Amino acid sequence: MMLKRTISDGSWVIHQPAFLDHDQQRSLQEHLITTLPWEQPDIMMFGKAVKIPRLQAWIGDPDAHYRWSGKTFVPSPWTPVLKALTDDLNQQLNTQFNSVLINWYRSGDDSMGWHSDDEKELGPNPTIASLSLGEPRTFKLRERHKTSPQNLNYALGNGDLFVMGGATQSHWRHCVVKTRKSVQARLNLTFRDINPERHETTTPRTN
Ligand SMILES: O=C(O)CCC(=O)C(=O)O
Ligand SMILES: [Mn+2]
Repeated sequence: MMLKRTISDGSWVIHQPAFLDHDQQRSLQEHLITTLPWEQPDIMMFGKAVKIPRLQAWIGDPDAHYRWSGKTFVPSPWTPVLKALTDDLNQQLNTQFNSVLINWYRSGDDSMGWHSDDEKELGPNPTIASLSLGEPRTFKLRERHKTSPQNLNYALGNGDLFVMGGATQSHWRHCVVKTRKSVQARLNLTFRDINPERHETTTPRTN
């Protein structure tokens, strides 16, 4: 039984340490590192293209397109291992994840800045599940639109499952901070239910 913790009105998280055991964790990490099509795409920062500070792969159903920076991104196909893991999570969490974004933080210099997972393709109150492998890193959550926002820190360790749900993506932001400690690699998988039609129905038509 997984325990939901309400972090503010309508927003909840689950932290389930050691959701994967040691052997599952090791074989999944090995599988991801050796088989995924890793990329380091550019993002625009103050009008300049800079590489994201980590590696990334995006896997899912062929129709799980999403639009970002005026481009449409098509996921790479499932590996049987990732498909089985996603099906298992969908059963346990009663979700319909159809894609997974995998981030590889190669060292303490790699990070992810403050953001919410609030793309239109995810719908209004998405459940996002995250699975961490390798070196523990600090995952921070901070309330938005508040004069004295709450801050929460989670040390997401090897094999930990973390789930965000309800209004968490509209009321909170999250990030993975850099660390000066010498740390080994960390991988994180975020499971998502992406539907491009949500984008169409919420974007005003001009023609
Ligand atoms: O690495 C993490 O724990 C978080 C990843 C994340 O926030 C994302 O992929 O949107
Ligand atoms: Mn995120």
